[in-house]
Amino acid sequence: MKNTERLAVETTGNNMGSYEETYQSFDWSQVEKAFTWSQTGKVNAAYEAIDRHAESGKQDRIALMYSDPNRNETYTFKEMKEKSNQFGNVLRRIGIKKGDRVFIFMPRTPELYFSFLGTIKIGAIVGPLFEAFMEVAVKDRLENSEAVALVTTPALLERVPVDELPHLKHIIIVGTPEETPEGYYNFAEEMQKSSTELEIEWVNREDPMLMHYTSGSTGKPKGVLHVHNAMIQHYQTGKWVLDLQDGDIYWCTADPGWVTGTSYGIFAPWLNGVTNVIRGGRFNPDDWYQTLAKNKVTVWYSAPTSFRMLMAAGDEVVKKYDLSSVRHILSVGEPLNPEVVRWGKQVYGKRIHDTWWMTETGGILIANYPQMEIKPGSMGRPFPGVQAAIIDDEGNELPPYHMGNLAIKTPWPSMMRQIWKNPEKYQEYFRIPGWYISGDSAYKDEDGYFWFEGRLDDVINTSGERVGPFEVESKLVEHPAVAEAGVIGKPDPVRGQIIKAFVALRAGYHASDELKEEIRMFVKTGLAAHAAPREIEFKDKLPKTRSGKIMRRVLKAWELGLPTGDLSTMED
Ligand code: 6R9
Repeated sequence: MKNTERLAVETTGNNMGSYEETYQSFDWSQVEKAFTWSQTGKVNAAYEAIDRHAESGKQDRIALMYSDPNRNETYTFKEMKEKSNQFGNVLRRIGIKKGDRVFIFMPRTPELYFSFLGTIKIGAIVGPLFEAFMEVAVKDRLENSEAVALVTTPALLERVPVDELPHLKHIIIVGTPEETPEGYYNFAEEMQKSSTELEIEWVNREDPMLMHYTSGSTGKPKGVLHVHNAMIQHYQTGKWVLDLQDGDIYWCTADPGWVTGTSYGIFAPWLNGVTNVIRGGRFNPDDWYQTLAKNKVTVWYSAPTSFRMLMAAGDEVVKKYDLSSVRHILSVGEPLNPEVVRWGKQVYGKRIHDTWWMTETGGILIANYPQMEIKPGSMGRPFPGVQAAIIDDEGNELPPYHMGNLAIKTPWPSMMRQIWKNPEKYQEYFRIPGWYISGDSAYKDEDGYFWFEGRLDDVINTSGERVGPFEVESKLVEHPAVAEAGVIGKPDPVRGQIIKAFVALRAGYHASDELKEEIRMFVKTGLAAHAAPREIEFKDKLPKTRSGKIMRRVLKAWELGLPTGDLSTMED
């Protein structure tokens, strides 16, 4: 288990100094001085991210550098301030108040970012949704959050069951006036009518700001609530982990539907006043390298699944592009295979720095830092101000190389403050006093580096997306041919895991490849493309507990040819 491979430090211009010394001396209160609220006691994270720079000499610096196959646009900090102010005024005019939930369901375009910031500026809670979501997924989230307003596009509106959402009063359409149905607002028309000056809603640090839904192993997706105070962590991890420096051009490849696309696709870069590259459209190796080369990206934050796809695309394609601007590369979302780190070093001439955190943690907690040796395969060491440990189920800290619960001493600035309308779920994370239990298992080595082992629940991580097996199973059994379904993550060299479904058919239906494809499409169009099982296997009967729970660990053992373990709870 001991790992001796090391990648030496290669950058010099980092902000942090010696990791050990900083870890010893740092405390979070040192960060507060960076922000306006240290003088006023009141805060607004969108103000700190945008307006603060627009008002202190960086007004003409490019904040947003946007491109997709049809659009190429840039916006300065001053323009971002004005656009988000206008959107804040649109919401105010409609009657949106502090604490209301405003959801955004649209592809990555500048309008998404104006809406996101404008919502926060008036003290409302913003909830970004992946454009890939289908009707059920959209409905579950809008229903649970009781969202009163939604920003979406004409195409995506078809997946919003408006009549079944009594709380949803206002819909703002990003599209032409002709595409905007009677009774709905047109984004551009409303923006036109709105002043670029806005009276910002000054809030308390602990006031809610952002909601991300994430999958658990059972039940519906959980609404993870974050507060304005999270910006402390976004700012400081941006400095020390992303190594953001004045003049940087930063690209985070994540969509704001995923927490990485907000904490590190919006807050960290803008709180640090750097240029943020946003690219719409799908993944494609050439387009991605072109985005790095054309925009002269200096800091690049992506995910293992993307790096693996780039690796699969081959080394030749890399050579077509001048990637010399890239200084720092980072990864999050799944285990970063040592093989990928080695390959990155070889083809990019740079180390890929793994980082570990979760939707619930709101920001990076464990990372590899520019000035630290990297042990390929390790997630790195805790961020200053963060105490991470491996503990057993009673809360005892375990010695090096012992596998256990990856846990974090509470609190830290960007920790979630609520699971929306589900205090019991929230408490489960804190069941051992003083600790946040991540649900990941890991171990620590003698140098304090953390090594990821797996999820302790059944959550599947496919291409960096967390998928709850329960959500997929629920959709599967809606299909008329499906009697029962059990869903697991099956190891996959490119996607980390793929979704595999075991399905028992209803009487009268017969197994066939056509039926498999039909069931797959049913999930794809009914739930989300990334949630559709890549593999389906028909079974006469599924292993279940006496209380009727599908035993996914048995399915997994079957799949991997491993012993099935204790079957005492299995039904006869
Ligand atoms: C930011 C984000 C969280 C889960 C987490 C863990 C896995 C994230 C990882 C990693 C191994 C890493 N995960 N980073 N596993 N190495 N560097 O990913 O949030 O979507 O909520 O997922 O992802 O299992 O518990 P989220």
